[in-house]
Amino acid sequence: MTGGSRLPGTPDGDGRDAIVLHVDMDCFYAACERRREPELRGEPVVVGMGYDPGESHGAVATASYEAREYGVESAQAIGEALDRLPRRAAAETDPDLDPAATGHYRPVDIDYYESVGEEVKEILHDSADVVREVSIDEAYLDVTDRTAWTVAEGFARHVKNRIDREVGVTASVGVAPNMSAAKIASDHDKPDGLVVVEPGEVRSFLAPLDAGEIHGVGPVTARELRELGIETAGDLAGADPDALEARFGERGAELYRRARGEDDREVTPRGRPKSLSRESAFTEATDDPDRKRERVRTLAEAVADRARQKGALYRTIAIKAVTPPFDVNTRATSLPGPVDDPELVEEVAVELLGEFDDASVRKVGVRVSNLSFAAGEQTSLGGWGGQSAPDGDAERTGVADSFDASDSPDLDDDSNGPTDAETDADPAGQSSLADF
Ligand code: DCP
Ligand code: MG
Repeated sequence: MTGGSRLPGTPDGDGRDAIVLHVDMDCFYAACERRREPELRGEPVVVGMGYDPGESHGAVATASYEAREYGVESAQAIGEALDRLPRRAAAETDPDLDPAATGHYRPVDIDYYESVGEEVKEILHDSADVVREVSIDEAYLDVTDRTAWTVAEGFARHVKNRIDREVGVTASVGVAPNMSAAKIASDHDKPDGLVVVEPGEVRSFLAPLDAGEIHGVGPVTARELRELGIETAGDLAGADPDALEARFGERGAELYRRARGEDDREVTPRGRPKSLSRESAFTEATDDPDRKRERVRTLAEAVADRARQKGALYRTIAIKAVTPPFDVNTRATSLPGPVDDPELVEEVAVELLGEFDDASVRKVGVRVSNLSFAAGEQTSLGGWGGQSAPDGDAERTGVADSFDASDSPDLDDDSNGPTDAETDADPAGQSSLADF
């Protein structure tokens, strides 16, 4: 069981409290740069967005903790960061500069960071049945059924150590009976933090913290709270809830509950897509078979590429052809087992499109679904044996429906280019043709 019958943040039928981990990587982009350039370890490192080596344009995406000592922080202009922390190279030509007070600047390489993030997520999915991916470097895990409070610290340390050892980047981890307390806990001892807040300790853990640390309290609300004499989470937890509600509406009541450590949100899975799709509209409907084929080939390549990036194997390949005015036709082929085979995606997609050779089509799409995730980058057919029973020969199904739930808005313009869509994993973590 993964907690479906239990109210999170509350004891389940066995009297257990939920055990939620929040994992957030330390200075993530900088940590990735250090992984591939170990000389940067222990050094001030700044990663710049819109930054080019040797230049001073762009903004700080992140800074290593050594660089933060000099006042460099996220979203700062690179020029300002350079004033606080000059480049190491500058020390070679300027005798007045102390090399120890200079840093290393690198441009953002998001593809690389995403691949490192995927390696981390692999470990997280291995460690928990329910993982909610929040961003490239952050996730919540519900591990209630994987461990117990008496050994939760060791469990969390194991996850943290695996990330360190197997991926080569550092995570801070918070453990608590609910999501908001777990998030505050992971931030509490950054970097390289591990903070466990046991059930019954949440309110006393939060009490001394600045009210601004409570999720949902931004700088503006924090200022308004201060005007009411509320400085800490403890002050907020002890305030008159009616007065808070009168001032902030329903949000006031929610902040009051959060400050008291009450948070009944369930950790729901997110991040393992159920399907990957791309679609593209023609400026005007076309019946030119070559144009349609060419577009579908491009989309097939993009979808297969995306699947490979995500380490996803697919068992179903589908196309969509929208005929005027808005008739959505989908055709799908299911394979006997999951594959990572871009050529096959293209071949099958073009074959499925054949049925619409003579039709006037205003939009086409390609989708892969029935996804499974191979461990690591390398995919092979070796996983077939462990999958659901083969269907025998490829079967063709025609299912008329919208392409998927999170379908992108209609774009009637070639210049908008292909649009991308990923459907979330459903709560049961299953995918099937019925989801079409
Ligand atoms: N990021 C960004 N621009 C921002 C904030 C963050 O590009 N304004 C990117 C760079 C970060 C990554 O997102 O490395 C993760 O964001 P975090 O807020 O988790 O920041 P870090 O991981 O860098 O640092 P921390 O150790 O505080 O988590
Ligand atoms: Mg982080």
